[in-house]
Amino acid sequence: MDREIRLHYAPDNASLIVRLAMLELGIDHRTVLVDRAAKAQSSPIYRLLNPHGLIPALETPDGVIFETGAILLWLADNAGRGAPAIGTSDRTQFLAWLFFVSNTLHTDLRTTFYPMHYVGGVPEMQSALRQTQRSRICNHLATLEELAASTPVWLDGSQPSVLCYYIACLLRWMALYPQDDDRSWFALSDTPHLAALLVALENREAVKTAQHAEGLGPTPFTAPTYCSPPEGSAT
Ligand SMILES: N[C@@H](CCC(=O)N[C@@H](CS)C(=O)NCC(=O)O)C(=O)O
Repeated sequence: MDREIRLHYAPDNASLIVRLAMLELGIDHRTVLVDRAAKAQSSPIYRLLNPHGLIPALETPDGVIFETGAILLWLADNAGRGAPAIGTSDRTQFLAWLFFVSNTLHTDLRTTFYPMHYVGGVPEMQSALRQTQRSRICNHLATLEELAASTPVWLDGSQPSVLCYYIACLLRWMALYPQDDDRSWFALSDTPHLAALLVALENREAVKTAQHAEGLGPTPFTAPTYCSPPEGSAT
């Protein structure tokens, strides 16, 4: 493998979190579109990168890495910023919350996007699952809001950690997906400290660059609209 870092992405997919983190950290990279309309993420060739057939996958000089949380940690550790240093109490807390966001919040949200993978094709069962998951997500948001109110340095939007971008994208998707579904369960105003984080992020150059690249619109986190990517297909 050469030294180039390549992000396999689709617009407004989990790869957006990785793109934002790389832009924030100033990590040089190329992007390679995965054509979801053609189900390219399930192809044998893509599964050589991510055997689970999920986006993102990141080619690095150390080999291919997948799972958003793992990629974020790899990026921050390699850049030497974007996460608290090893051996600090901030690092301990940061890791706990990064893993919570990755394996609980993201997973619960993902279930609302793909209920068919969990309960099959019966619409009533899908809608019941979504309701259960949304009430879990509301509890998670309350916990995250409490955390944000305690102002840990790694949730400061003026010096964003990679976790800030993870949370921001999840909040974006709560407001947008799945399309044409009940939206009444989610209001950013319920979590004012998280909302303030999103406002700060929207002033970052990294966000402006990603907005342009993926057609995210002017306020991708605080008042998101569906993406209109200049290339490729959305979810
Ligand atoms: N646990 C994975 C989840 C990634 C994920 O859900 N990717 C979605 C796009 S946002 C995907 O690839 N969906 C395509 C599919 O399920 O076929 C991660 O954190 O990277």
